[in-house]
Amino acid sequence: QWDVLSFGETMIRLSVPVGERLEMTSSLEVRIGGAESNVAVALARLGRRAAWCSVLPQNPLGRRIAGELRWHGVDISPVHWVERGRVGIYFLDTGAAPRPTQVLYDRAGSAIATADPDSIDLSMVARARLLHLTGITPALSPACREIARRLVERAGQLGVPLCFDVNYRSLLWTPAEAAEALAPFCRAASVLICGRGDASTIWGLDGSPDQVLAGLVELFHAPVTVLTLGDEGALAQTGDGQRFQAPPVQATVVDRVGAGDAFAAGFLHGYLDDGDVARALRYGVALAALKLTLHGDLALVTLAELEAIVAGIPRAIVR
Ligand code: KDG
Repeated sequence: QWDVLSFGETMIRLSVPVGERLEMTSSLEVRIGGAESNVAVALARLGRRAAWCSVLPQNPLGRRIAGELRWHGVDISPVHWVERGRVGIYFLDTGAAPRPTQVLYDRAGSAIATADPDSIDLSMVARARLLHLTGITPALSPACREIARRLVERAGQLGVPLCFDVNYRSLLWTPAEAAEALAPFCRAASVLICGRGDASTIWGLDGSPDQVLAGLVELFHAPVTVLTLGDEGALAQTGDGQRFQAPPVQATVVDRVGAGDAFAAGFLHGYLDDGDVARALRYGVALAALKLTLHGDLALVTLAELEAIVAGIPRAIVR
């Protein structure tokens, strides 16, 4: 049995050295990144049984992704391999304050985006305690949206809870498209995670964090709704109306990409055993802060390092 099964696209990440521009750089750093596999890697490193499903081509880039995930302890046996097809790539034009990092995708027509939904074996969902998906997958193609829909449907039939991280990506679709496509996923989620910016962009939810969280609860009625506030920590509300809050953890920012995924992984790690939302929030903010200190998408930290940070966070405030 797996603690968490995730499904999504992982890409080759090519980043420009700090102080260079993509237009002119003579070197690119090669790593891998994908929101759902970032969560799986973080969880595997914390000792959780994490599995990842995707579609990968039988070529060196597909093997690079598979090999690296396997190396971190992720079970990639659910991956569907195809003879032909491509791996998506994303370039990071690395920023430095006040210049933000810019992303350039070269992912259209990737193996997962062009997959036949019938090629994904839905029976794997029965092996998971929890299914983790993000709002990136439904944005990739009609096929990916259909696979995600089927996975959620099967999870519902089996009573496997869904954790859904909204993860709006403006380079992939418009807020109106996302609002329409993501609604069924948000409604099916047992744990709904949304960033403050995404709540504003997609659903026009503005105002204080309390008001935005109330808006999400009213829209989707998830048993657990989590609002992430970036440098201000995170808030959550459970189905019985209880509210929880975790303060931020100060971090020296080296690379922001993947911090949201680290939050999701930390949250799930803290949540999985007994559904303690207060504890989950503390693990979420702690792992997100640790990720900020690291180059690359992945939260390569040990459980002991995470526990040490969590121990310094005051218990999440309950209201
Ligand atoms: O959360 C990090 C992701 O944005 C990054 O890994 C790339 O998966 C990615 C995406 O689709 O943007």
